[in-house]
Formats: sequence, structure tokens, C-alpha cells
Amino acid sequence: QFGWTAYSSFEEINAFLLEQHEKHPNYTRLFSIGKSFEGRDLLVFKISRGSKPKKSIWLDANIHAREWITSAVATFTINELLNGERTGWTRDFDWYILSILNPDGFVYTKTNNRLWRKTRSTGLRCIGADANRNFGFHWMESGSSNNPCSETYGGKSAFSELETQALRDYIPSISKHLVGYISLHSYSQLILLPYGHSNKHIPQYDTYMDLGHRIAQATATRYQTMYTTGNIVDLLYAASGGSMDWVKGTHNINLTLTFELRDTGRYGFLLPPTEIIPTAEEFLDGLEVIVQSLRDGI
Ligand code: 0X9
Ligand code: ZN
Repeated sequence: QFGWTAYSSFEEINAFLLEQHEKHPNYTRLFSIGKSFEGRDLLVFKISRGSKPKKSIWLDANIHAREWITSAVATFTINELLNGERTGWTRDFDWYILSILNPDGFVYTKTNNRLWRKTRSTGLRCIGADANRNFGFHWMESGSSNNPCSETYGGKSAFSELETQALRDYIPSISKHLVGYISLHSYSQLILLPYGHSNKHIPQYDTYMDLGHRIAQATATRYQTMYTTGNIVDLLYAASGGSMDWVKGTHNINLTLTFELRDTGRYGFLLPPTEIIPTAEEFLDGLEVIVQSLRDGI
């Protein structure tokens, strides 16, 4: 029985996605946008009611292998959109949810090394690239390493990884309708605005800071969990080649956000399973603010 009181395996998550598609066949699709280095499918769950394409929201998770809470929140979100309290959000938007962007790394964290971060592509010396440094927008400009053994290795070229190639090749086909792109990471409880390559604020910075503050207010209502909003470089460090930056920079999508979910370091990546549901619930409280703003056409 699939649920959110424990972390699920790759197979369990895929089975859940298939089961949900079969339960709601008329308005959901489950399809692969490519394969990982080790040949696993990159499965997108699409929710689209009615016959006409609507404004679309993209959500991805587990680009970093050890950030297990992110795919748990992604599947929880799918469940809420289909069977829960948030089905109304599918009236106005098409949803694209990629629960596990780095399946090879995710499986490796289950079998070998719980704290693995990168992909599992083989190089001469070390394995894997940081997929969130591998996107072709200001690639290798800052906060990336050219040492293949580093945790933030940008890869041998931009989009060297099959997993980032899949996004590069798929996103253009939906970008016309895409109004929101959200990437889930952990941990630190942050709502991050682009970009990671420079400390220069985007033109709409004030608008998005205001939105971020309203999201943070919403995520705090249920359990008083505090999220901080800001520019990546202001809150964290310079880091170029991230997925959000590429989506924003090359496709000019209106709203792009990166969430760093719970916690602030007590458990870090090893967030206890008892925190999955609260983390997901408060994320959805925040997502409601995003959905509302996109409805109003922020
Ligand atoms: O360093 C990262 O990739 C992210 N933090 S994490 O601890 N989850 O690894 C921050 C993402 C910064 N995002 C972009 N530069 N787009
Ligand atoms: Zn991450």
C-alpha cells in the first residue's frame, strides 16, 4: 500500500504513478521523456482536463539523489491534485510532474550510499555529474567544479547528462503554455528566485520577492515552518547551470522557483519519514499562493 509515512522505492513510486494513471485514464498521461544513464525512464505525470491545452505548471524533484523528501512531496502533490483537496487546481491548469529526475542516483542512495547527490554517468576517474550544474545557461560560470570527483562537477560539457538532455529536449514542446516552473530540492527551507550565476537581481525581483513572502506566510500557517525568500546568490552561493536558470533564461517562463524543503539542518537530507506529510502539506499551502497568482496572471 503506497503512502507517505515512509519513503518509497523507485519501483514503488513508478507503480503508484501507473496506478493513478489507470485510475484516472481520461485526463492523465504517464510518459517517458527520455532515459537515464543506466536506462531508467524519466517519467512525467501529466494532468490535463478537457480537450484544450491550458496554462501549464511544471514540477520536478530529486534532481539531487539524496533529497528524498522532494519526490515524496511530488507524489503527494499528484495525489492531492487527483484524489485530495486540490482537484480544483486542475480546472485552470495542466500539470506536468517529474517526480524523479535523477533515478540512477536515487536508486544508488537506496542501495549503496544514502548521501549520493550526482548522476551515475561514468567518467575516467569518478562517477557522475551534478545535474543541477549541467544545464546550458551560463554553464560552468560559477559555483561549479571541473573536477569530475567533486560534488558540484558541471559535467564534461553542458547537457552532457542524459537526464538534463531530456529536459532540454522536452521543455520546448510545452514552453508556449508554461507559466510556472518549480524545482524541488532540500534542505534549508528556502524559496529561491533566479539566477544562480550572478548576484544581479532579475527585473521582476520586487514582484517575486513579494510573492515569495506571501508563499512563506502560507507555508508557515499550519506548523509555523519558516521559509526564507530571496535570490540564490544572496541566500546561498553562486551556482550556475541549474535547471531553473536554464528554464528562465532560455525560455523566459514567467514564474520559476526553486524550493529547498525541510529542514534547516537538524536532520538535513535524512529527514525522518514522519515529516513527509507535514512538509508536503505546508508546501501545498504555499503552492496555493502560486496557483492563485498564476490564475490572476502575475
Ligand atoms: O546547490 C544546488 O544545486 C541547490 N542547493 S542543494 O543543497 N539542494 O544542492 C541550490 C540550487 C540553486 N539553483 C540554481 N542555480 N538554479
Ligand atoms: Zn538539491
